[in-house]
Amino acid sequence: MKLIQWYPGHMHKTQRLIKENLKKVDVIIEILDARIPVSSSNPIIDDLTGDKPRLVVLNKSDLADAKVTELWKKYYLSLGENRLPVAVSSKTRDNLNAIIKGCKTLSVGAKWLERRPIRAMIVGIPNVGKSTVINALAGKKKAAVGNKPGVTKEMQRLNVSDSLQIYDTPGILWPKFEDQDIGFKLALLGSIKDTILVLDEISIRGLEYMVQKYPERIKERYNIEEFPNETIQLIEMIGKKRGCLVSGGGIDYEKAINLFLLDLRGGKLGTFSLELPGEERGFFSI
Ligand SMILES: Nc1nc2c(ncn2[C@@H]2O[C@H](COP(=O)(O)OP(=O)(O)O)[C@@H](O)[C@H]2O)c(=O)[nH]1
Ligand SMILES: [Mg+2]
Repeated sequence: MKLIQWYPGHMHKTQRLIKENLKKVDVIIEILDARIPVSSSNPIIDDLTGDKPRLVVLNKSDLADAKVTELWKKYYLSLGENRLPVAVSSKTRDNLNAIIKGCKTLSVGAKWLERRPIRAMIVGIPNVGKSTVINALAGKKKAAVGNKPGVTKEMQRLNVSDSLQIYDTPGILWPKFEDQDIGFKLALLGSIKDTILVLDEISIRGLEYMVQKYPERIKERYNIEEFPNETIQLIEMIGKKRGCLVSGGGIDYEKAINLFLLDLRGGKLGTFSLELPGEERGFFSI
């Protein structure tokens, strides 16, 4: 497969800004996509945050395989007491309270806790749902504090509850672009732009993965009784069933695989996860 090239942009500047802002908070709220917790994280966060308490939010859990999400929660718990995982859906507002509770749990014993609310900052790579989480937590509340006179661009802190304040601007990390397996998974889920030439290949691999891990979903959706030996034959079957034809009557393979991709992204194949703890690498053979 061809390499995907990402331009890291103002990486160093961003890194410095996040580091400075993180100094001002008690808890870091790291947002991950529950379907790909490792691929949607950037390990740089470990350097940026040191041993600061971190709430690991497995967001979009409404789209993920609930059993796999449980495995991820256990995995993150096993990493130590400075990290606490919670599974939420900021879109359906499912389990949002766990974020407030989790920040409290991570702050137990801190000497400032009786005097002031917990201060937290949300970080994560693009498209994991940082803004959705902030909006869901903040509701209609206005940014109230932290705007010092004379400092126009100061980030605002929002009162989420009596005990929790979050910054209204998230820290945006970048995907771990040096690992193309990660890039492919992000592309498959539509989390990075579709300008990649290899999207068809990525989709085919996605289809193979779904056949391997969730065979019944594929069978049901496309009315398939027995899987053929080759993926290309499966795409042909999908194309036939769905009327993806080129003029002359042949199968439009591109249309068929694209239909699968749209179904996958659109939740038509149900909930799924693309990574399991310990099995998060080697999704695509490179
Ligand atoms: N299904 C689902 N979609 C979500 C969830 N959180 C965010 N999204 C969607 O993911 C996309 C990116 O969300 P956004 O908040 O803009 O991500 P950001 O780039 O990290 O700020 C949007 O289309 C959201 O509607 C969630 O918990 N479940
Ligand atoms: Mg955003």
